[in-house]
Amino acid sequence: MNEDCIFCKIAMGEIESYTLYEDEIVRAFLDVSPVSKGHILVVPKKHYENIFETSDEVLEKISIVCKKMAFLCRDKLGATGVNIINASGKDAQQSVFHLHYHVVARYGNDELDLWFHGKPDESIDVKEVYNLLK
Ligand code: DGP
Repeated sequence: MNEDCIFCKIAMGEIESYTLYEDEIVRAFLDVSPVSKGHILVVPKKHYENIFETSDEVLEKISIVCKKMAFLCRDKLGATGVNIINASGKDAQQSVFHLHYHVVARYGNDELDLWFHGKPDESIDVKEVYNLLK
């Protein structure tokens, strides 16, 4: 546990949260600054700063809990979709440096824009990027 980390304290139950799911590895709770009716954070109990540090086992578990939260949003709130979003690193707009996935409930005509369609960077050569990555 990182003593300076707010999500460590929430994950370990030292700070109260609106917890929806908890087991020995993961906690899921409501985001304090929701962008939608149904904005949930899924975090590991152990401190990992971001995806680059997190074990595959923990990521698998988080993924399964994200799915549980998606079903909660659909079945209890009537959401018709969800976005599942992670920011890893300051340049990716991460603000709390304890790994977390946002599960955001979506509704028809909710006017949220959490996606990037329509804003491609035309200067990027996709084949060149492929050659760098493969
Ligand atoms: P990100 O930008 O991906 O690092 O998102 C951090 C999120 O964490 C942001 O949506 C607000 C939420 N958050 C920050 N502090 C607290 C807190 O103390 N409690 C809860 N429930 N959420 C928090």
